[in-house]
Amino acid sequence: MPPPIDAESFTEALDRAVRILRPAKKVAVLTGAGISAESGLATFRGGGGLWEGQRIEDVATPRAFARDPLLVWRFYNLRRANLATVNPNPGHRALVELENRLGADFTLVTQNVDGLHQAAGSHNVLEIHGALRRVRCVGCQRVSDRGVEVLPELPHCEERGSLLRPDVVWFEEALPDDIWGRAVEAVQACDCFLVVGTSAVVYPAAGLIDVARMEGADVIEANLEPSAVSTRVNILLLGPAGTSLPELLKRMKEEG
Ligand code: BV8
Repeated sequence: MPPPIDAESFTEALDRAVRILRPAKKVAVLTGAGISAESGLATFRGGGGLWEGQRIEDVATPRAFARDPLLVWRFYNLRRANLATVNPNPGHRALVELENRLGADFTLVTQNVDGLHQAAGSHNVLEIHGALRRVRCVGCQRVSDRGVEVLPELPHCEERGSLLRPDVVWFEEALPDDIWGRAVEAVQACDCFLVVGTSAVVYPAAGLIDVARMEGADVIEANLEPSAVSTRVNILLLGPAGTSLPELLKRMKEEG
């Protein structure tokens, strides 16, 4: 049973995390909106969050899109426009460094749809909730990468004339089987699971923490504040990921 989350100092938690992460042979990471907060992208919950201005039911479900595609596209086009103005931050870059240290035995599972992990240089990224840069034709299901191009208010497929939708996973939609399957496999196989910047309230993503624990992996969490899974992790690094992750990598290099 992991020790209860007490107010151990950040430094002590960091030292314990280094002792676990450095010898780890297989590492899996789960990130949420919090790792992109220091790049200037709004998170979902908490002050100023995306859900503050909108209800999930109105902009992030298939029924919302069927009911009012224009409202949904306004919500997503605004987020796409923000993507053009942001860059990866030191937290993203620390995960690139961790992947470089571990090579093939590193898998980055992200709930984020902002593409900032790839922009930072991460390679083995599993986007379990899709990607803002991609759109999908509701008619022929063809997916295309539109980057941060400004799309029409209500974009249509050139070939079929059908409506396009954001290629993201909405609530009440299944996650892409193959990507989700690879994410579960990576977490089952890891000996250290790093959970960064997620409130851990969205499933099935949040369930990965219990998958890791069931397989006996050590779970390290990095978050500004305790999340819904903090009592189930071995170590909680309280602080901004843009500080804690680079510090973690710096110490890993120092001692070994
Ligand atoms: C599914 C893509 C089944 C779109 C997202 C009723 C009916 C059906 C399903 C359900 C139901 N009730 C519950 C469910 C399950 C539902 C769910 O979990 N709902 C929640 C709200 C309770 N899940 C689903 O519907 C999933 N699908 O279950 O399908 C099925 C199966 C077969 C066939 C058909 C159906 C689909 C879930 C995916 C939804 N799509 N995103 C988009 O982005 O617009 S989820 C959305 O939330 C984002 O992906 C986001 O990443 C994710 C989780 O949020 P977080 O990333 O954690 O962000 P949040 O703001 O919450 O937290 C930020 C954290 O960062 C905080 O902890 C904060 O402290 C921290 N932080 C802030 N700054 C920093 C920081 N940490 C470190 N450093 C900082 N600087």
